[in-house]
Amino acid sequence: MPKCPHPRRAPSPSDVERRLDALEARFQGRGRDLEELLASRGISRRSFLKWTSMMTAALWLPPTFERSVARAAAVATRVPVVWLHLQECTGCTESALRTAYPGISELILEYLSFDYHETIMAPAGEAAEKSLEDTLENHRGAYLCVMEGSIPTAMDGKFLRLGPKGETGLSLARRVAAGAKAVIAIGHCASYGGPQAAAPNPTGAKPVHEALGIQTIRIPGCPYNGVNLVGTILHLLLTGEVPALVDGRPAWAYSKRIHDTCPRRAHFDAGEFVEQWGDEGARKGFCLYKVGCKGPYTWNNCNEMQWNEAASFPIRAGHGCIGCSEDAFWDDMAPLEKPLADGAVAIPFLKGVEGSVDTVGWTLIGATAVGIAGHAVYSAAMKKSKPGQDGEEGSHGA
Ligand code: FSX
Ligand code: SF4
Ligand code: F3S
Repeated sequence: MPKCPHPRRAPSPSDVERRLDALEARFQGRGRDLEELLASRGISRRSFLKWTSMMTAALWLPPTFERSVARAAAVATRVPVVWLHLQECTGCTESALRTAYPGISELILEYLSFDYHETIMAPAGEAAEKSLEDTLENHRGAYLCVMEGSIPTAMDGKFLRLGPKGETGLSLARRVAAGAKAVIAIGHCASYGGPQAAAPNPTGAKPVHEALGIQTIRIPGCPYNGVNLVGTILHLLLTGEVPALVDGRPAWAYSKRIHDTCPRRAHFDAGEFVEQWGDEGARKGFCLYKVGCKGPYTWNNCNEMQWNEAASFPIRAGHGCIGCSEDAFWDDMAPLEKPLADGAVAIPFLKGVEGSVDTVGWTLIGATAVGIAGHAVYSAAMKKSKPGQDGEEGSHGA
């Protein structure tokens, strides 16, 4: 189980306001005006205020910060962002930007001030390269770097070459990260390596923090949820600091298990399961554990934030969680449509139960919950063996 982050004091309101004043002055005239964008999409002031109140609470800030969160959202569309595409499928960019009726989070993401973004920037060729180099020089220490994708490191990174000079992804990522205010790794690939890093990993794919030996803020998911990136950017703008992290992930978004807030949870507790796809249990919305749901081992806020204009998420749509925000899930959570207790992962020992949730399940469904408890212990043991991943705190403070 991830450790609780060290408790942090709420930032001082006057510091936050001073910080926002300075950011507004520095980046005035860049990017798009948020109020105009909201008006152009027919989003009312009232909806925006509801959204700021939701984001303030999501970021664990007291309601007195709602006005500052609204100001930070307006600054977010002006701060320079360099967004690198490394080894990945672009599903992360697609999932955040291809929404038919964007909510406020998606709108902010769509209109971040991208000085460089290989899939959506207007300039091409040399103009694109110039924009990148200008940002690295003129906004050193102030631009945000978002990396999407893992970094192939075998053969000195030659599996990925970018731009007219054929620079390796490894070299480009190193250069861009060096001058960034913060490096945000989005998606499973940048956070943990993604499918490319699954065995046998022929390209030596590594997550950004491992390939570059730096701290990143990891926003995993395959793809990630855009609201988690927007919240992280707001936090950076409000405080100038990396948010409290658990296993490298923002604690405000990744410190609850999918299982703990699952809408099918009552069925788990009652021992009511989908036994196979399309059966009576599936029609009744029973628990998906026996058809492979990995919600008991997965830390993310999908239940609360949802996807596709907040319409649904995998479990509500009828498929189990595949654990897409967990380290090495392509290897460790496979097979994805079978319980781990039936899978290839060896459970080394069964010394305890993670908490009351699984104790209840154990009583009710016997062997199934033994699998859950055993894997929780296995996951905890695996995490302990990885240095620097427990309860780490940010170091990119302003
Ligand atoms: Fe990876 Fe994101 Fe999965 Fe794809 O880019 S997290 S393969 S959805 O798109 O990086
Ligand atoms: Fe929900 Fe999956 Fe837990 Fe069942 S096992 S309650 S479907 S998270
Ligand atoms: Fe991924 Fe599970 Fe959420 S599969 S999208 S972490 S419900």
